[in-house]
Amino acid sequence: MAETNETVDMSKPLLFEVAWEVANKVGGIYTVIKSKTPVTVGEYGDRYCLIGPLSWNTAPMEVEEIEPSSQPLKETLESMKNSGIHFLYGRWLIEGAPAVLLFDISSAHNRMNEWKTDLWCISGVPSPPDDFETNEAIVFGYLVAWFLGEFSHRLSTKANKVPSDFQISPTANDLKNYQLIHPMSQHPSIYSNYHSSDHPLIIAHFHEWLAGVALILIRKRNLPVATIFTTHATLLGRYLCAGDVDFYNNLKYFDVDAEAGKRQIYHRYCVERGAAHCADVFTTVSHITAYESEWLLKRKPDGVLPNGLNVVKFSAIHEFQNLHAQNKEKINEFIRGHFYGHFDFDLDNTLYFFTSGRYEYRNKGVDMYIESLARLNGRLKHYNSPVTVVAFIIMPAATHNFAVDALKGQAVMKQLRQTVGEMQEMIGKRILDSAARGQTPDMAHILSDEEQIVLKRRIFALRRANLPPITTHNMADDSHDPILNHIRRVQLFNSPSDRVKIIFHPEFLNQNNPLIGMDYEEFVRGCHLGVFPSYYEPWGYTPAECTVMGVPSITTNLSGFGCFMEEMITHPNDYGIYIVDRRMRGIEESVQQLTDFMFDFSQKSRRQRINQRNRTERLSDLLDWKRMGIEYQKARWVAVRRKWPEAALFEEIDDEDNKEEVEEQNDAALYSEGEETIRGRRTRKIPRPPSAPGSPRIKESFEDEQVEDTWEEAVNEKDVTKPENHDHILIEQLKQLNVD
Ligand code: U2F
Ligand code: UDP
Ligand code: G6P
Repeated sequence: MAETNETVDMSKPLLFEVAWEVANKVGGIYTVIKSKTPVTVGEYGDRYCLIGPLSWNTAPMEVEEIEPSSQPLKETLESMKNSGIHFLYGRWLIEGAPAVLLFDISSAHNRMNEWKTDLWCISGVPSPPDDFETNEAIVFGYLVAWFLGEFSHRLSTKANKVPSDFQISPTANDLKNYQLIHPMSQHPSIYSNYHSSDHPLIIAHFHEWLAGVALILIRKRNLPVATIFTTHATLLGRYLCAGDVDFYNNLKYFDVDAEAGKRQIYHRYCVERGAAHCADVFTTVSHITAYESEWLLKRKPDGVLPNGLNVVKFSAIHEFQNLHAQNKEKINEFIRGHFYGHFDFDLDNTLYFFTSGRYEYRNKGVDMYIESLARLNGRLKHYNSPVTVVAFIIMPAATHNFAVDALKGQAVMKQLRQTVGEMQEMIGKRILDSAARGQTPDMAHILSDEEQIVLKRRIFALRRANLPPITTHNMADDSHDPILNHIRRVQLFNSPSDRVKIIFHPEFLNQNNPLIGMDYEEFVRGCHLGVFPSYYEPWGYTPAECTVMGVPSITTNLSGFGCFMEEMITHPNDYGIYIVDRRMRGIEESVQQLTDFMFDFSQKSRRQRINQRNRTERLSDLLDWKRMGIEYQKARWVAVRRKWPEAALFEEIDDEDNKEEVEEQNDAALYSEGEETIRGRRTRKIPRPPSAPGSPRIKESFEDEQVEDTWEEAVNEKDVTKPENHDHILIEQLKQLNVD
């Protein structure tokens, strides 16, 4: 915030973005904010600041403290500090290095009850005493509204007398009046003169209900701030879908208050609905969530702001392919250890599938994933397929640390690797020695007797009576865990005859992990296919992240990302974006479709997979914030115009005689352009890739494919063998389906 009130250019807005996950990773909103920063800083520079709660666990690692550079900001923060509020103002150490203001909520806990009462009085939003999260959200909301109120006032050129108290912390006496009198009328000096042409243009963009309380206050206090609220899911949606409800067919008929009450989230629901209604512009991250919000929050969103990513292009085009190979080798290492004693499959013919995210068994479609894996197992066995699929589930659950058996596997493999490494060195020396004497080495005695005994001992250590474990950790509640129970039900126990093996890693990945020592991004790159058959997924970053890394993925037409891709591409399958229909088909049919997708994928040759990864990666630009960020810009225009309809921000009007008419036309054009286009309608879709499809086809297509790209063959010379021919399996399958 470099502007001072002397230098403020009124046509240039200041932007605040408020969220619970600023410099504080919890879930997907952190990814939204962090990855969007470079484009927002590009547009707003020092006039951009993020606001969030201060978490002492993460902030010191993520934020470097700095002095506020503008006078109004300095004075505002000083005044809050004098009232006992602690905060951290600094630079978030990420690309773009935006300014961040993190409030220490605990420093205002002494005002919590007053503020909760105030919220009830001004808006009727209740807050039970024991909901910690809501209490925190309320205090945070009051701090943000306090800050924005005081800051905007100090910034205003007309303001010359700064009132001493902006914090709306009423005394018991004051409270009596709160129900009758608009709270702001207590500070007439503050709120006079706004909406004159010289007000500063402040835009505040709020994400999700946890940041929503401030929106209610800003509207109630009529602060000179244009507001946007983006919801990344609805509370009720998440809860209803997690239960056994036919959500999408009943959306219009839910008694929302009663449903929220039954789930004991009525107060949270009130904050969310209040925020949606109080914002100048209300948006969601996808059309499917927009539809849901219209029915559950009772306000039709003004637009959709899809989530983007900061797409890093590698200077060498094939870098992402090399990264795949390198990271796959790291996964291979883990697999050798995990399956010790039963390591009887060929890693060159093994595919790594995975699903990941928050542990929401039904919402994230883990139920469907496991069911389809069981069927895939049956089908691969039936066709005697040489392919093995290792299917990972990476979802954090309550655990008591790593399982001994899983750790042992890595330990015995480490020992074996070390022993073999030492022997390799000795053998090398012996060969060199013999060759130097002009003799060919005696291969029968290339290992000494002692070495042979050590090696045998290592091999014996690899024996085990039990099967390789399903889960890498000791689960806190093993017998009730829905994922484990489903795996038990379908009997996917990692037995040697199974062609589909399962590994449930109930913790997010990181490089210090003693089992899979890779961070999440490396792991995704090393896998072949991401599987995300979500039932409830407002956007779904996980498949989007796969796409920009050139990893094909399966998603559904109930996820924001899936719908977006379906809208953008004529044949998503050809680009490695498989979309399961969970909207128009019954569960059985969807499970079958998912099985088909996975089976088809498992039949691809290496060359087809490489080709498909190239196509997938080519879609990255679609998801780049440079493109997606435009929707955010449009939302901000509309918010400013709604807040200050009189402000001639976009066009000078010279024609004095027809001023009114021109103004009306301008407004109409802006609203229709702004609002229509933020709904995201596009006319041209990305067509089919020009060359032959990367999916397995019966014979003739394989031949086409071979003529396709000699270039690819040159680059990946070691892959230039004729594609493994699994035609007989497909032909068999097609026959069964009565397709010629
Ligand atoms: C909503 O939030 P979610 O928290 O459900 O977000 P996801 O889109 O599923 O993203 C999960 C994030 O966790 C990361 C992964 C994603 O950024 O990279 N992660 C990780 O760091 N380590 C791991 O081992 C596994 C995953 C909503 F439900 C979504 O639909 C929206 O996409 C999201 C943002 O709008 O908000
Ligand atoms: N390519 C690549 N790696 C390879 C082979 C090809 O990145 O190993 C590039 C190549 O430059 C081309 C694209 O990937 O731009 C493949 O295009 P092709 O026409 O073969 O396939 P499609 O357009 O059907 O994906
Ligand atoms: C990348 C590498 C190749 C490697 C291939 C393995 O394309 O550049 O050298 O052979 O990955 O692909 P796969 O799908 O079999 O893991």
